[in-house]
Amino acid sequence: MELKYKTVVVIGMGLSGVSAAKLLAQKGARVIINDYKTREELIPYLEALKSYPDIKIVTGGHPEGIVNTHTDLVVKNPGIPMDIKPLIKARNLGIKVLTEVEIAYLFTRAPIIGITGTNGKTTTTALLGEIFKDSGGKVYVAGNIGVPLCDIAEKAPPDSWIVAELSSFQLEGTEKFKPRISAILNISEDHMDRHGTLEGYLEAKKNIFKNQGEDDFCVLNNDDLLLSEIAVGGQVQTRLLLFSLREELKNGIYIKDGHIVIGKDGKIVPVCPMEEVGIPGKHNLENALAATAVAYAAEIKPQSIGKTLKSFKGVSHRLEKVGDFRGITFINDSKGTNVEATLKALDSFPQPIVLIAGGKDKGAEFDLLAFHIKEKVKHLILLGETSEKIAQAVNSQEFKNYSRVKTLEEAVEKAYQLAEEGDMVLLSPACASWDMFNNYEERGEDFKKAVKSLGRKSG
Ligand code: UMA
Repeated sequence: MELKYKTVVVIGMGLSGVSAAKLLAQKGARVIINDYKTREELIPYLEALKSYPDIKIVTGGHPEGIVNTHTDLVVKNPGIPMDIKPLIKARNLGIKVLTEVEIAYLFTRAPIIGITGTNGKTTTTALLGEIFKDSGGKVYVAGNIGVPLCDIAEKAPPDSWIVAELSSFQLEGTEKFKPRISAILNISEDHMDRHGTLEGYLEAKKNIFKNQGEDDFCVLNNDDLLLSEIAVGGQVQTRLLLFSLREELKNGIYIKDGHIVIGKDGKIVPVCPMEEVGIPGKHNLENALAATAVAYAAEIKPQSIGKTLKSFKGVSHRLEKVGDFRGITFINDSKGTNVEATLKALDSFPQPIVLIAGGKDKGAEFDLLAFHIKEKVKHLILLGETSEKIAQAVNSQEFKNYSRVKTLEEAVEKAYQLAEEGDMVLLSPACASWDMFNNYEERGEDFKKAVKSLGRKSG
């Protein structure tokens, strides 16, 4: 892609926008970056652009003329919806609108592994990073996991792999993006405020395989109804590799006699006893199967895959044990940003749970969550934008053991008062963090701090 002297407008000055702007400037483009936040709100991002004085920065809104007839290309951050004014104007003027992921794809020489799905993406991506590293390969882990793809696009040599966690936000609007190996882990309702319907959300996710050719691989979860329909529906034009917790597959990854195995034309290769997988819970066993499928497609030896499945202990903010005192265990699942993730968290532990939930309203329904809360939760502590909505859902299940608080610190203190020896205090919000925090990591870190301070107080 020739960018010398081209005028490129980057909409959004988040991690991705800043990273794309730098890459585009290095390629000789005249870059303008624009965000509706004020300069004060964008201080860390302004800092990150200090060594790029030629990048023009426009903040505090999207001015009418930010995209105009002199604009050659518009690039957007994942968090920016497709229907904001400057993007509509660009399309009306016939100017291409590309995503940050697409820009990275156009400039990298390394093959990409794209991991998407509603839940388990971060764990599977991090696990794959370890599997590749442990097998002696060169690997870069990036994407929704926190490192913009543009940061590593040019750094990654052709003999390395990029393992990219990809959200529906990042996949929406991709044009040529084509991973060597794609994987969709599962599909359930999420980000309805952005995509409108489950169909719209699934369409964005399907972009992960739409450009793949016959030499590539697409890994799908055969136990997921929507994905198994895709598998048999002829929509995937590349080599399919399925995984299943429930059934044996002629060609695919599944469980046999308590072992994760690779089935190939009736032959079976053992990978790891399921009991020895280092990450806990049934949903993590699914993640382990998915990672095995991807690593197998990348020709990593089964023995080496098995070794890492045993040693990998999971990622921060995902069912992470952060404290244990007075016989009460504290678990940080701040990455539980949708209902399905919280259901999986509730399912992972046998002991009585004091649950802290609530956050940004993404248009989700909480009836199913309320039903499970009634079954499994001893006391519910609600905070954030969705407090009222979740309270209504639990009320209609006649579950009255809930309290509402204003801050996460208050939530942790309240949970500690209510919990007894043998109980678990679980932060698994079922919602995004953006109503009160910059991101789920910040929410998780605040939870850890509050737990630590309680620990100190209680001696
Ligand atoms: N903005 C505007 N105009 C608008 C809307 C937003 O100017 O109309 C601005 C915002 O002020 C902000 C920027 O656009 O400054 C948007 O940035 P962003 O939200 O895309 O955030 P980044 O910092 O670029 O982070 C993104 C991902 N964030 C989102 O998709 C929301 C990060 O995923 C990712 O780690 C990062 O790129 C690096 O690849 C986080 C996330 O929450 C973890 N993802 C969602 C999820 O997992 O559910 C999808």
